[in-house]
Amino acid sequence: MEGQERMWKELGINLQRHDLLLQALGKIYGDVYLKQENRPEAIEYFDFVVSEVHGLRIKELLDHKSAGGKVVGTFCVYAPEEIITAANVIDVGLCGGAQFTVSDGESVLPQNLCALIKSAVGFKLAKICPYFEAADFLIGETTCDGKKKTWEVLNNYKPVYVMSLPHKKDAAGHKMWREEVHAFAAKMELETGAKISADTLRSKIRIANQKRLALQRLYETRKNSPPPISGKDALLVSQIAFYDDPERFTAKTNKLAAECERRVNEGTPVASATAPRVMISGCPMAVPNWKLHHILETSGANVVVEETCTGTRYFTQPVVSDTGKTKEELLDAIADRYLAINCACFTPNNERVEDVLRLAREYRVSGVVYYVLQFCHTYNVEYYHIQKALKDAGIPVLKIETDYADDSAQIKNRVDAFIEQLTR
Ligand code: BJ8
Repeated sequence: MEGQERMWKELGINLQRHDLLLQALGKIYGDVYLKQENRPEAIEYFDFVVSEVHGLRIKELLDHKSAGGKVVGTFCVYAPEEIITAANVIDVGLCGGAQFTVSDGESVLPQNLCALIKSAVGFKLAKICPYFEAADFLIGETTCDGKKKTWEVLNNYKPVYVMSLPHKKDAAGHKMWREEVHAFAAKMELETGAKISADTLRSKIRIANQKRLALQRLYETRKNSPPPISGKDALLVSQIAFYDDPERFTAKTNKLAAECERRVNEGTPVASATAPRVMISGCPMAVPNWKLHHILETSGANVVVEETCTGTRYFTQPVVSDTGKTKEELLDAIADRYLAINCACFTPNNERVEDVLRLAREYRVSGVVYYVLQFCHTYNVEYYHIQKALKDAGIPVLKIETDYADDSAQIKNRVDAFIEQLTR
């Protein structure tokens, strides 16, 4: 701990507030995670990662920097990790999921902005996130209005490179995004002095694809009824994917998935077979945002899939072609893979509606909880199409619009009524 304190101090962390944060996190984690029964043994690694959230991984980042590498902070699943890592850079996700820093964010941002953005910026302003402090620069992207204007503010505290994302996935949008991805590779080379070769790109594509496959394998086990792992634990694994070492993460996730497969074969479920199977669809849930899963799973439902960026949108599409190509062709393949992600910031976005229906079928859900962070207009408006499609398919849906404040009691009332409807 003494060594860690020195490390945090050198990073300029506000130690007093940081202590309060770690205490609060430890308490929430104990209540939400450690009280669960019958968890797979291999989840131990992910508990350990959380217990070391600002310790060992930060040390790894600093060691990487001492050896001449760089670190970047990202905020979105459109940041192409294959290119970042090919330039000898480690990427860590910096989205904020804690009410703890929302008021700090509000000191420079309007109150009526989504909590995820305010919390993330608040972590920087309060100087309590060693990931933020360890990052050499940040990568933003033009997704929602809130994010793209926030980069201008955040740039005053840490340089932000902004990737331009098209609004439409038509031919012009594809062309623009491919160019943007090529420009991003050039920017990474410029920032690091590294030359990104086709061979390095190929190997980084393989590593990222293996991570996606491991997550896919874990999620596959959740298609069983009853599932072998809780939704909360699966969410945790997805959240950790954003900042853990990718190869170690893949090995640990495969180990967990193998145990879940065994649990399915041996009939060792994590929850009751009669509990309704629920999908969560909508905004991402950054650490430590476990509120909705916790309410659902302590109210008698099994969360079996998340159509979110801390769920299927993170891993569904691999980079298709990873062998025998030039650097330019590999960059194109990477660009195409990322543009296939169906975020609500695109218009039109019928593919997301199709994804939700497909996932509802594949995971045999009896209902969908549509999760919107207050002031997230894209996901909020898109609810219109999603609920209509689900209604036509005969699948009940409950919309929960919330932020990071403690409104669990109100949400629980609505969730209880929804679960009753699903079990009728
Ligand atoms: S690809 S979902 S990670 S943009 S919740 S900040 S959209 S107002 S996080 Fe996202 Fe990338 Fe899309 Fe995924 Fe804005 Fe909405 Fe806030 Fe959001």
